[in-house]
Amino acid sequence: MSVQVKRRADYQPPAFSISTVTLNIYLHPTKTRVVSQLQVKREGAADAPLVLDGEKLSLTSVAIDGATVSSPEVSDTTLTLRDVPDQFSLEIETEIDPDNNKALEGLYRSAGVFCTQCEAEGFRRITYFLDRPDVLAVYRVTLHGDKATLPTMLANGNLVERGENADGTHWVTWHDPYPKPSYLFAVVAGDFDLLTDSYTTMSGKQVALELYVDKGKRDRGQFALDSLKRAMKWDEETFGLEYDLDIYMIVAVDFFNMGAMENKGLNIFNSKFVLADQATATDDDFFNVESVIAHEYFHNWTGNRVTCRDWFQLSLKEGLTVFRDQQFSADMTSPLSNRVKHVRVMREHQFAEDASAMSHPIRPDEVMEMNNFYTVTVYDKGAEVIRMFHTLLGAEAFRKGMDEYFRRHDGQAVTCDDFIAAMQFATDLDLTQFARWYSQSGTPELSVESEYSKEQGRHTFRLTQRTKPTADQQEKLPLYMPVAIELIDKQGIHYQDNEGLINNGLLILADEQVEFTVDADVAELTPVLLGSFSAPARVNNNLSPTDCLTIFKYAHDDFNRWDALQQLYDWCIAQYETGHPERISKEIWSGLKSVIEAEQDNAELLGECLVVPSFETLCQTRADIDVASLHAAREAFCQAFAEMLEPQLAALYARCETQHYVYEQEAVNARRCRNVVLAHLARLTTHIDTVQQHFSSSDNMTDTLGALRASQYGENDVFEQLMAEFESVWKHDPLVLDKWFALHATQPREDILAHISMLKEHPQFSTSNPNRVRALIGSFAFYNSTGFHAADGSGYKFVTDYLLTLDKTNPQVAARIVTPLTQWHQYAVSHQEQMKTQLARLLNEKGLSRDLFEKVSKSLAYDKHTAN
Ligand code: B3K
Ligand code: ZN
Repeated sequence: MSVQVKRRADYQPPAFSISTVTLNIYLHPTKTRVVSQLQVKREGAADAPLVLDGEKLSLTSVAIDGATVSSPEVSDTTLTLRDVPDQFSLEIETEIDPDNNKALEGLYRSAGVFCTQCEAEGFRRITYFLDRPDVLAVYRVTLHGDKATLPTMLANGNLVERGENADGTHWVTWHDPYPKPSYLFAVVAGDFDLLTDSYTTMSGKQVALELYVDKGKRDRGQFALDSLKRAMKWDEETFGLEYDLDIYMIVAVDFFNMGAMENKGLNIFNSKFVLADQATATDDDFFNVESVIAHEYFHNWTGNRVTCRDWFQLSLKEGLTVFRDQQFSADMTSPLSNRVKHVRVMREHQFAEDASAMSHPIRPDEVMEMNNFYTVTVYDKGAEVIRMFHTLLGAEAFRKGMDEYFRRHDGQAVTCDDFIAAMQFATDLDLTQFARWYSQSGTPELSVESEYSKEQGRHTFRLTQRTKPTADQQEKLPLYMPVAIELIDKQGIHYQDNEGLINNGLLILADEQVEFTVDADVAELTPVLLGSFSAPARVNNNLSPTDCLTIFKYAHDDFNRWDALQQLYDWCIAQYETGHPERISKEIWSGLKSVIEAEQDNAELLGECLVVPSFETLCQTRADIDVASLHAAREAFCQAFAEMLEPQLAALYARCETQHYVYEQEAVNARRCRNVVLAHLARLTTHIDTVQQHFSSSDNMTDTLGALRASQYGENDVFEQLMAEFESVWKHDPLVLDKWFALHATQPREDILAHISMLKEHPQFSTSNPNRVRALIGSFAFYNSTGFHAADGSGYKFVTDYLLTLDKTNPQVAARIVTPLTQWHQYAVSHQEQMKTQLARLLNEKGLSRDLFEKVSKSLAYDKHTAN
């Protein structure tokens, strides 16, 4: 198979511009007619042909200034028009088949609802167009459809006209005055329940807010609508940004490839990120709804008003918008939990991506399939890079840079360099080296060495950075990064460096190495590195268990305190791996007891600190992983943890009891802590009742799910019994049942494959719904370490068999789920061979999608040991 690679360096401005788009869409489940009228103008060479993008379209006719083009030049992916005038009107009619669109890109039907997904390159599946983000046009859209089944028909912008026909159809015209790229185009048609509200912006403009949900789900939409208002207010207060159109619409649909989409004035959401109430949603779900609603709303400025010149610049809008939604969530909820949550994503997934064949800088240089680049690197590491601007410049200068960015670029399609230039305008710091974060891939590693001279009473510290070569790049240069540092002794006294390199707790590391000295009478000083995770780096500081406990006790930065315990747990698990659990001394256990006792009223902190690093996180501090032994070591440590700390855990469990459910931060913290503690206690037979009681007394989904999760660690009978009860209550609600599918899929059991095969036949399971697929198959591949990595390779084969089928209908989702297979490099050779065998099966498949081809072929081609 040969797939064309697109390169960032090859960017050429479009040869034509399109000023207006007038669309008439005649909605029909299998034969939707799309009539498009474009005003086209030549911008480039006089002899350049007009090459429009189009895929899976059936072309009916083309006319230039009213004259039919008799034999248009059409390929699988293009429509080429030669010798066109410098300025003309182009009319194209195409036909598409929404019902057979299972890839969920372009126009498709989701449970009876017509909807679109155009980012990145879906508009070309609706009509022929210059489907690239730097072609901005004003759209006027008329939808025609059956009045009885499609009473609501929506598109971007403002409603201008509507009417009815004698044949039972009706039509609605929408006009969006803001020029936009085609990826922000959207239409929706269906029959919904509607929630309405309004918002008065800071300049006094009234904005109508409309939220469309499936019939009967009205009560589950209120939280999303309230979240929207909070996001609108926050963006005005924090960035001075107000909404521009008169109406803001959100539609929830059941079939959606990702979380949501920021189409101008008409967001389309996966219903998972809209619907939430006490009975059906966990605290985490509420959190996610609020943050995704905010994320899409914030895109209106960072993405829509200022958009990307080309798709290599994706982090321009995504990294920035993720940073904005993270700041918002931190303000609305708990700053610590937020930071920890994002760092977990970085360590579990982004570090793994950097170490894999798919490694790429936050601004990639080469792409086969754009949909493969909506990655944790572009999004989450991208957000960490924006956070470093914020840290380096300070809040005030960062705001000044943002203001300048909008002042310069409102209404334009720009690059990451334009963003950096706007930030440069706001600061005296030279950002030249910092910009390397955009072009260099890989995770920098920080290490620190120290020497103590007793005579001088002086410690010398050397902080070093190194980025290992990655699959895409051999040469690495030093990065410019802010490193938050505290220096403490065993008594918790904090020290300053002599050179004054550490300012307000921050050291700027620009070279490969920096040295500083500290005067202290004590022989042992502990450097506490990377407070608040000030840069997206790994830290190798070889802390001893005592250092970890000292940091927990005395460091000022809560993130460091959490991280110190994570390192301690990691160290303990390593003792089990090497067969020396006795090295976990009495002092360590009593240190852990004191952690719980000293912080018993700080549910927010303990709710994070009592979580043992996930299997996936542990993989990031190890190589050549033998899955069964790492898993066993982690389990053994968790068991010992529960046994040794039982009295403290049980007391804490009782202390965190909450009254009736409310989604407020203090209650969320308490519930989180209590559920984390329950998961430990569940390992003890003496606490079977605690789990059952937790389940039966729960008045909300957070605690119900907490009990189910905890029961995974206890007796299998209890787990089965609670799961059966859960299913009988929720069997008619697939969104809720996804939690149940995911729990089954992550259950460590011998017959897991037979079990999943059975669940695939469940009446609520459907391969055409991405949420179901992610819940069952995705959870298995990503999080069932023992099942997926079974020594005989059966887990790999099972997932591969499934992907071979899924790829035929939904390549985007298939390419997501293949990720764990492509990360074979981190496992022991026996695993590697089995994983590669399955990857090879995929690669040999005729008609494999571009999405899977890119990831699979890169993964097989990358031999890390020769690469390094
Ligand atoms: N911009 C969309 C993601 C589109 C993904 C296309 N495969 C959602 C978001 O990041 O807000
Ligand atoms: Zn986004």
